Amino acid sequence: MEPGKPDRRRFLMRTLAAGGSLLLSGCDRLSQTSWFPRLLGIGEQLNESVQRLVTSRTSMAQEFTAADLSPVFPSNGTSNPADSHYRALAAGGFADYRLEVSGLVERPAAFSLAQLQALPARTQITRHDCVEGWSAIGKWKGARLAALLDQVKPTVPARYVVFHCADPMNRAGDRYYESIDLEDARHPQTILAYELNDRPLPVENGAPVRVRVERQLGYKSAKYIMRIELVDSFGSIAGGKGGYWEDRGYEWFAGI
Ligand SMILES: Nc1nc2c(c(=O)[nH]1)N[C@H]1C(S)=C(S)[C@@H](COP(=O)(O)O)O[C@H]1N2
Ligand SMILES: [Mo]
Repeated sequence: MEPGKPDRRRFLMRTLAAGGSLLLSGCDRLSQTSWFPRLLGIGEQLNESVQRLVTSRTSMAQEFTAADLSPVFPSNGTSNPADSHYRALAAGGFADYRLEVSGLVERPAAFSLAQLQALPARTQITRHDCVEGWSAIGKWKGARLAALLDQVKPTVPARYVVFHCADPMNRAGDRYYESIDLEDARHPQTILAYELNDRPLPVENGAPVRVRVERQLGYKSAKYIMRIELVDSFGSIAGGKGGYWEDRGYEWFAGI
């Protein structure tokens, strides 16, 4: 064990015993309330360590049944990317869409929608929790990101998966992007979703492909994914914090 680790652990346990014991008592119920996500703003290091103490990172997010589905799955953030290339792809039913996979991989590739749909898939009914204070339950089907990674073969230095999106977020033209580590990328519930509630993913929810990162808050689940990049650090990408909202103060690790 590294020197200093027991101290840090004691500190974490004290933190949990103080206010954080709420985290242990009813994560599920609490995460449906709008104030709960604000508790997560206690620093990324601490948040991630607490998460590791409370639940293993290989544990599964809760899954629901068809009876639990929200009548309408809302759209939040971008609902139709203001980008001419994206609009042209959408007008063509995404027949010309290609998901580029580049960076620290042995075999860079470009996947059509049909090729993504041919990868090993997973269907899951999960709850999406937005930091703005709403939740919704939807049924997602998509390619397992682990299966795509097996095809492109990340090289040894690769640590993070970056999702580059089609939608410009401001007048400067900064586009939405997000990132997760390889552990989350290979998690069985991490999928490149192309269906919502048994229908092709609507444009409002990220067509043709959006990621689902079920054990983290909604903003990690990037919509309109155009390119996936494997990197050893995200320090040189955009604002350097690993995501569009992270560059503006959100936590990179948004475990729920
Ligand atoms: N490309 C892109 N991805 C995005 C967003 C966005 O604006 N652009 N918004 C995020 C936020 S804050 C949430 S809550 C969810 C919303 O997904 P939905 O539109 O399917 O409800 O997408 C996330 N992924
Ligand atoms: Mo959100």
